Amino acid sequence: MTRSLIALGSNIGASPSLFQDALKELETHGLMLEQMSSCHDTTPIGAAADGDRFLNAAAIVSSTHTPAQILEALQSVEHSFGRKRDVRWGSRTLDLDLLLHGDCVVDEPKLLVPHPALWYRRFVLSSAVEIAGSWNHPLLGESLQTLWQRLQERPVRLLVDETNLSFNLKDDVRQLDMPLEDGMALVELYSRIRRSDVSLLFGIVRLFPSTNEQPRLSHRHPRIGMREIPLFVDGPDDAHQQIAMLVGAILG
Ligand code: A4P
Ligand code: MG
Repeated sequence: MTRSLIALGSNIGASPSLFQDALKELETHGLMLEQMSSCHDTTPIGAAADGDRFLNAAAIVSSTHTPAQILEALQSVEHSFGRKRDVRWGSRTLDLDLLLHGDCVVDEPKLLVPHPALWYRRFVLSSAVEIAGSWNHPLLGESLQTLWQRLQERPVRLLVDETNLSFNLKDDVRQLDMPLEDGMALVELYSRIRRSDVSLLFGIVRLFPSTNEQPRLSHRHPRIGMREIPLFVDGPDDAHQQIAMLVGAILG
């Protein structure tokens, strides 16, 4: 049996009993519930930002399944709870993500484990840390508790690496040097930071030109031990918007 950490999210008809029912249905797919976190009311982030507030939670399940079989079970339960994938992107009845599976690393087009956004999204980590604080992130080599602690530090120092882009971002990114909303985020350009300062950073945002196949959000693993956040951007405005969205997900 291997333990898996699952994220639950909903902003349509969300309630703790919806999550409990979903976990019950997962048991019929061979995913046995070990522990569930409390339910957190969270501010909508990203494309869902104009919609209703979210309820988020996390659960530990155990099974003999492969990660691919677990994803299949999660998607089947999402569907049976009436998720309509193409209506109002970002709003959903039930979203189930596989965050961790033992100390397993999967890097396939349709499945990334650990979930790449696990460590920098407040709406994910706040629930996950409640039940899995000592679980080690196999790529970052840090426990969820340590990653959660880092999420509390202010200002949030992000370093933006634009060296893979053909267009120049400097002026746009510099605007983000200014205090964002509550003055808690600090975004700096790669060239301004010395290597020795890297340990003080929350993470490194690596910007890449977007391609047709590449999902919008960073569905790509960080390199081992590096707190990297890849973003695939169309141009300076899009880069600016995605970085602001990322800061929103960190601050919560
Ligand atoms: N996929 C790859 N790896 C995994 C994995 N470890 N677990 C693939 C689950 N799925 C994985 O997923 C798209 C594809 O990711 C799947 O087909 C699977 O093959 P999706 O659930 O359909 O996601 P999506 O909505 O199309 O995009 P994305 O980027 O996953 O959505 P987000 O960014 O996760 O947005 N705000 C709050 N407060 N709380 C939330 O829960 N959720 C979102 C969802 C936005 N804002 C939110 C919340
Ligand atoms: Mg999902």
